[in-house]
Amino acid sequence: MSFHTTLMADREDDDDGDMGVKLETRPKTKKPPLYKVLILNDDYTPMEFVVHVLERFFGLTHSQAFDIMLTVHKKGVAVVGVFSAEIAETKVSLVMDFAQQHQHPLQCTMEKE
Ligand code: TYC
Repeated sequence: MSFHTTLMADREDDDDGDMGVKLETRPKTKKPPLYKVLILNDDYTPMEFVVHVLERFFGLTHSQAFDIMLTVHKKGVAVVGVFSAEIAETKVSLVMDFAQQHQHPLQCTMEKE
């Protein structure tokens, strides 16, 4: 684990004029960035295919998958999950490959939260 180090000469509350270094005991806990995975609407991909994708790659129940598919169909886009960069990239890639294998134009993307 790393720790935050503060140059005391850079601090406004440092009035002793020296160039001391404060050894901070507060741990620098870096949260990994999270990414939303989004599914986009199109005019050609069958609704049942989208439902299947959401069940297969995002672990959703049939009912959850159907609701999200309908949201995308009506609104154009929906978030299907939030993941670390590596997991989000893998899911996007698996969905895009699966759609291409079945010759559907379904689009899946990710964006930083
Ligand atoms: N709009 C498509 C249709 O009418 C269904 C669809 C829903 C496609 C969601 C993509 O992400 C999508 N067949």
